[in-house]
Amino acid sequence: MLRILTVDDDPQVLRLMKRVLSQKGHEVISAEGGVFALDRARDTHIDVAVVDYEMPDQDGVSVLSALRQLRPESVRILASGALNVERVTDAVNRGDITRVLAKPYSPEILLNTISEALASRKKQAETYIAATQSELKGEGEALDQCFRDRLLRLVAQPIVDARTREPVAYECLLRSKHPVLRGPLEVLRAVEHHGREGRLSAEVAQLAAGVLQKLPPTMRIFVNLHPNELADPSGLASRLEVLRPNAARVTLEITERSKVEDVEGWERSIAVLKGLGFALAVDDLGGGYNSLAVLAHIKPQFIKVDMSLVRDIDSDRNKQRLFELLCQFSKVTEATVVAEGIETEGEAQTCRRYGADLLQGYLLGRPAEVPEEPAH
Ligand code: G
Ligand code: MN
Repeated sequence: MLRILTVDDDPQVLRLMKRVLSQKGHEVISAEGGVFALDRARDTHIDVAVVDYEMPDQDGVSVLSALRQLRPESVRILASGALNVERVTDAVNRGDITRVLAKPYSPEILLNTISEALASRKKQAETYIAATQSELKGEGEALDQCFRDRLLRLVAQPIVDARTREPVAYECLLRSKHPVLRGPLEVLRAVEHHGREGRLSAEVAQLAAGVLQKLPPTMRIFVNLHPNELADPSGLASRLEVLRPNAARVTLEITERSKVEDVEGWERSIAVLKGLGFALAVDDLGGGYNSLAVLAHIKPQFIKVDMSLVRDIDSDRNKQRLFELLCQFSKVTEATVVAEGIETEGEAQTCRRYGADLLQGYLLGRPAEVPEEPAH
């Protein structure tokens, strides 16, 4: 049983279609014009629409175009005697019209056109699903390969004291040697598609433990956590086990990205991480990912101000004010401020002047392979 919307300015045509289609067990919604038809489609699912081309209030092409916006899944048939070929071709190419039905038509032709249109729509959908599934499968295999063949690694970028410019820590950043999942963004996207956040963080923790060993014992590291990880406090603790002996040297960066929905789960995770002795940083603050509310939830030891706020801060009075405000907040809560993405001397000096404790960015050091030997 299909729900079929028929639209024609001729009541006789509507009656005829209703009879033919109801006989086949379909539910028919008859509309004498486009306005009424679209009104119905707004709150009812439509499987198939058969719309007359020439109607006084609104022609069939615009009705079908609007219908596609409202009900993209519907099969849309344009019935017509004479067509404006160019206009109809455009609409067909846009996907507004699935099939054209020449008028006058017999009941058989009407029924055939509907079933053919449905069949071709179904085939299209199957092809699409098959293509995305095989793509997904390929992506999943590529990700497995990253883990199996240990194709992921960490590079480290220095975080320096704003006054002395001496490194006090390194942020570990993900890199990939996989030929397809070539960068951290590709890896992260695959991880999210396949729900492998846990596997990734176990790998990152392992790699980060290796980075720690190569650095002098006074040097801290910053490690990015995947936001989805915070939903599962106990799993999180066991994956970070390998870093636990050195927890006092490790700051975990949390970027909230979009939403804190499960505030309770979050707070449990935060408590678990703090309980294990890790320091926490709110990452990308001011970058549009974090709401200021995360500061209240996390009470981080470090606040990393996003590079969008740092960029050209030396010539932007508003950025200076906002930066200063964040630094004042940090002082009150005894958090340390890291200014991220510093590229120029002007940005470095301005951030320092307005209260940054630590600086990070290309000016002070690019992300690089950690050298095997401790620096001293
Ligand atoms: O979100 P998070 O702060 O973890 O992102 C760090 C990213 O920023 C890394 O990919 C790193 O390569 C990049 N990055 C680090 N320093 C700079 C910088 O000075 N300028 C720019 N444009 N990118 C930077
Ligand atoms: Mn980060």
